[in-house]
Amino acid sequence: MKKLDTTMYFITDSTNFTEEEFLFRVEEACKGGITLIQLREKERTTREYLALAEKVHEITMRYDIPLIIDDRVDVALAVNAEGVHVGQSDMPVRIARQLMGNDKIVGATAKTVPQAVEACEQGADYLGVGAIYPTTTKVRTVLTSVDTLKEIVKAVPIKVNAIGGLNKDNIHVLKDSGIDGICVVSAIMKADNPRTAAEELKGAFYELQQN
Ligand code: TZP
Ligand code: MG
Repeated sequence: MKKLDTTMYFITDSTNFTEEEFLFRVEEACKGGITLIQLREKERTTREYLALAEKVHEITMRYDIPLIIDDRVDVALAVNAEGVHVGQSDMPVRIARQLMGNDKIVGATAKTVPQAVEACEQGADYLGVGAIYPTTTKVRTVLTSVDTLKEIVKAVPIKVNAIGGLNKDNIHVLKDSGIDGICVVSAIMKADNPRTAAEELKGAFYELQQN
């Protein structure tokens, strides 16, 4: 596995887009400098998920951006994606790791310190922690405070990303939290210009880390 960079982690949502428009947005985000991408599909059949994953992987490989598949180890393995992301109701990290092998990326969702420590002990490479802000993206989640986020960062040696309602105008709350990156769906997916949105968000996060 090449070095994992979670700085600007784009999570997709194809809802309300034609496939053509969706793939165009994925490619624009790649051009905008995202460092990691997750294909997140909740409504598709396995066959549809697989077909879309193949198309997305064709794009991301051209930009050398690792593709993570949400929830589905089988889909990740079938398209030879670079990794999988599992939540608290998905396959446990330990099993996802066994199935994916050590060369692939395994990410996990954690909302509390015990969940974070457990995911880390089971072999997760990174954690997504949130939701920091309320989100308009379809997800069953609760809010996680920035204080909890900071405790998680201190509790685990792996990469920690914040997620949930984040955009370039509100990420300042994450200053000095010690996180490695941000995960966004809407801020890129629904932006007028996904490429510029990715560039600006990445720039805003770098600035936050530096100042
Ligand atoms: N997990 C916690 S919040 C969230 C997920 C998948 C959705 C984040 O989407 P957005 O649009 O960036 O708020
Ligand atoms: Mg999940």
